[in-house]
Amino acid sequence: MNGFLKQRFGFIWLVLFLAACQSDAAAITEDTVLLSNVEDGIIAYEDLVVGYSQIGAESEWRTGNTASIKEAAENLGVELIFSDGQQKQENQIKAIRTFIAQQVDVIGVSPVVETGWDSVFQEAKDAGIPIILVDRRADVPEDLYTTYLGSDFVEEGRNAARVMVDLLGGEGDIVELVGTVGSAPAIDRYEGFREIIQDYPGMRIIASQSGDFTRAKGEEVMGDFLQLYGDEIDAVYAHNDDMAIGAIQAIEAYGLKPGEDIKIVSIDAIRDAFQAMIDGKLNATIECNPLLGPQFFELALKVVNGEVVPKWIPSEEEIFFPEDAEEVLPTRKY
Ligand code: GZL
Repeated sequence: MNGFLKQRFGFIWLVLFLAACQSDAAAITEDTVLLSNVEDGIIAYEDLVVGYSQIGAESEWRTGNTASIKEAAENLGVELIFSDGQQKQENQIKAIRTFIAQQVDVIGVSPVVETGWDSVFQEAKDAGIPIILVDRRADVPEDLYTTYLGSDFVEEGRNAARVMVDLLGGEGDIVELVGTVGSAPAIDRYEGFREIIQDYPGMRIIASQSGDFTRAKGEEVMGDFLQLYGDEIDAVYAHNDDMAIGAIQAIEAYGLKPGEDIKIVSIDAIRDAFQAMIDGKLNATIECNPLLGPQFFELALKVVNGEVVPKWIPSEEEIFFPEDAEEVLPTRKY
């Protein structure tokens, strides 16, 4: 029996017991005190059954995010039903429908793309199961999800541009490796970057293409850019470190020095990005925190116990540079 049913069963037992105690055994009337909030009516972590629909395993960031969610469930004693969507929306929708059939207490989702979620989220709402968006937002009416726990991707794009302006002195030709097409981070990092560089006419984005957040695709697309533009390219803006690391490989194969001949700014702040900065091949990484597991389950518990939570809980994030890399790398958890 999942936590939701335990709570309701416990509540029904309690009210029936109180009713039976009454000398006249009166029927339950609207005057019956509904004591659903007694201490043992509150769901604990050990009672919680949570379905989690994860995007896939496309990047080191995602690996760290999944580890954080699974470790937190283990540590808290939460029953976690975890599904890897392999970066396909249809797999995530199937998983959510399965969670509904299993009557879990809460559904966590990291939507691979922003659109196409309305009907399955409505099904969860009709089943009385709250949805918590984790990491990425979905473009749905606000009544179809309870809260969003994740980064401000537009600000991450702005920060990447601010660093790039400094690196290039306000002048330069940039190629952009975009994240998964249609995903919230790709849309917002694209927008945030342009919001800042539009004030610097000398800074031009001469090419922009999706590398789908993966190293392999990042290397492939960067290779194409180098065939087209060669040493005209002054810098790379990569929407995540995995694509930046792929680009580093392509730049070296082309015979140029990444981090020197071509500057590189990316996002996530994974361990390999710190190593690339130590090696002088990456010029900055903007943190995007994947370690959301503990916060997610804390939110889930609050939501199931009827507490009001903010509609968006943004993550705290920093910007890291090569001079910090040596000292910070040992402290990084993903
Ligand atoms: C951002 C997250 C992105 C990372 C990528 O919150 O959704 O997806 O930046 C990951 O590394 O693949």
